Amino acid sequence: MLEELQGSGVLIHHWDTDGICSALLLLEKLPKNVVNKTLVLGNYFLTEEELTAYSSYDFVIVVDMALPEENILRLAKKVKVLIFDHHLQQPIPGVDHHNPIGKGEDPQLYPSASWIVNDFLGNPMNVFALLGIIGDHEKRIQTNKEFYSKITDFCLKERLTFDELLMMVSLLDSSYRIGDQKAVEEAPHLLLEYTDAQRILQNIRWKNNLVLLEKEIAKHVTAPGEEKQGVLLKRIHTKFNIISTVTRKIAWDSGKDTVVLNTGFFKDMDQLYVRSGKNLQPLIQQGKMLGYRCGGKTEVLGAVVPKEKTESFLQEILKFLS
Ligand SMILES: [Mn+2]
Repeated sequence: MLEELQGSGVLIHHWDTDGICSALLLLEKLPKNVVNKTLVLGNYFLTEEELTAYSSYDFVIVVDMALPEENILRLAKKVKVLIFDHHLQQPIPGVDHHNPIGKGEDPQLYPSASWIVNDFLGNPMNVFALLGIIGDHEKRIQTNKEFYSKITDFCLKERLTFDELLMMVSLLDSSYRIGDQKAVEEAPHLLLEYTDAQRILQNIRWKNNLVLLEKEIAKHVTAPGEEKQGVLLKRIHTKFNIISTVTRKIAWDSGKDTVVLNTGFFKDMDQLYVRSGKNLQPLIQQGKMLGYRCGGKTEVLGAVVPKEKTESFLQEILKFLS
């Protein structure tokens, strides 16, 4: 099917390890003139400018991203669209939508976009197909018996350890975490040159990123915060995507419910992150009702809120927690 693609093409991929590895696997098989792009970091949709720019190509491939259906339908009016993904999304009519999860298959059998792409291409098992899986699931993949045994077999054969694979994921994720969109787009091309996975562990730039990230995290964890009725509130301003790590460290060190606000990541939006002993589901629902990008689990909430709404939502959060 990739052979049928003709003319100019753009490959749009997620900024994380799974997105980078999936992009590499596709680029390996696509004509050399295909360019790869990621999204504005933190965006899960295409901007007007991106929609216009990508409409001028002959084909668009989207990988490891469930872009809004209206984005895809707008592109599909002008260009051929192909999607490889594993997020829960209804099949989109009129495009080649390769998403087994969207078709109701068991997510345990399709743990990453890299796995779906690798399978589609008919490739043998390889480190990049596995790194996408480990990127998306980290240690939790150990509870997926079938895939964890595939991983341990591979590690044995290739003389790699699971911890080395985890380190490779940290290094590949470091570009987006420091907010470097260009570096994310360069990463698949670097991986194309790497014949040995050990080269990932030796990449000086990515190793430096991890040092920078660690310093920035430590700075914000140790800076004084406010305490309001037993809830810790920390206001930070950083262009790094570290809010979840900062919140986790503060909450685990203090044993208290913790709220972190980052005003430095987006231009007109703020990031909010909460960790609590309370069930946060009602708060997540409330955030969604208010129209914010809001998600999480029982004990975790992450939200992106327009700057002019931040203080009012923050008050709602503190009221809920205390
Ligand atoms: Mn993924």
